[in-house]
Amino acid sequence: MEKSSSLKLFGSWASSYTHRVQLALKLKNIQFEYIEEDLSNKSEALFQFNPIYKKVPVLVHDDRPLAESVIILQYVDEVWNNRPILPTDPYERAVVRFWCHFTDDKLGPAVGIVFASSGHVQKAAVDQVHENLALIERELREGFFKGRKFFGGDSIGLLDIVLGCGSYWLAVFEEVMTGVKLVDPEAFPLFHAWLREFEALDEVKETIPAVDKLLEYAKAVRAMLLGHCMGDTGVIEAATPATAAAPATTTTSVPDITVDSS
Ligand SMILES: N[C@@H](CCC(=O)N[C@@H](CS)C(=O)NCC(=O)O)C(=O)O
Repeated sequence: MEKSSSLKLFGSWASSYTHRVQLALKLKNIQFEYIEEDLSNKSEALFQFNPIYKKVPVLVHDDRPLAESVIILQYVDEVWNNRPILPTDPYERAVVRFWCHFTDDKLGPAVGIVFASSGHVQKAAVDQVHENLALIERELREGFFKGRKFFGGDSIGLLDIVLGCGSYWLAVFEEVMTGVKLVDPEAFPLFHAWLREFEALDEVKETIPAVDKLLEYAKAVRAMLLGHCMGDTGVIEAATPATAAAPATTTTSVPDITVDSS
């Protein structure tokens, strides 16, 4: 393994944002110290290193902290340029960044609402997930990424990491919420095939926790969410304890399940 000066990652075991960084570091063969953060009882270090958002992941490189997973990934790629995850062509870099933004801005929040709601609100959120997946499917079918095995080409790149570390929750959520179908292989054949290829990679298998562990976790969070009162909006209104919410927030990306109380 490549020797790095001092590299610490503050993360949470079920956090797809954390997995993004773990996967990138693994692909680049970079050693780091992993510190599991208890999100129900955040450490002083987390408040110190990410005083604005107080979330994981945080990467601390030689005592200098960085937050926000996509920013961390780009930093890692600039500092350790072996096994690049961003393309070299400026336009392609911009396209990749656009779809990373889309993932966190549109797809993730819609999936979060599916998980944190029921009834008509959930149905509308499922429709939104499908609309967003259709846009990705179209990109793979006839858009910029047409004909590629991965968004990064023959191997995974930034967008694969950002979209992939989150998309495995889709199947977990389907299992937790009977009757909810998020990724129909017939409706989204290219996305479905891409996700299977992504999940089959050794580095991904070594990074993502076992499905049964995620399933157990998601079931517990969902049961707890349903135990809270749903308001007129159909979205669970009470904020969940951060412990139960480790995977995600409805306002951020795919696996983040924390429910906004606002
Ligand atoms: N946009 C952030 C999202 C990070 C995030 O939502 N992390 C969650 C865990 S998956 C967290 O720390 N939640 C704790 C909280 O919201 O208090 C990123 O990409 O890093």
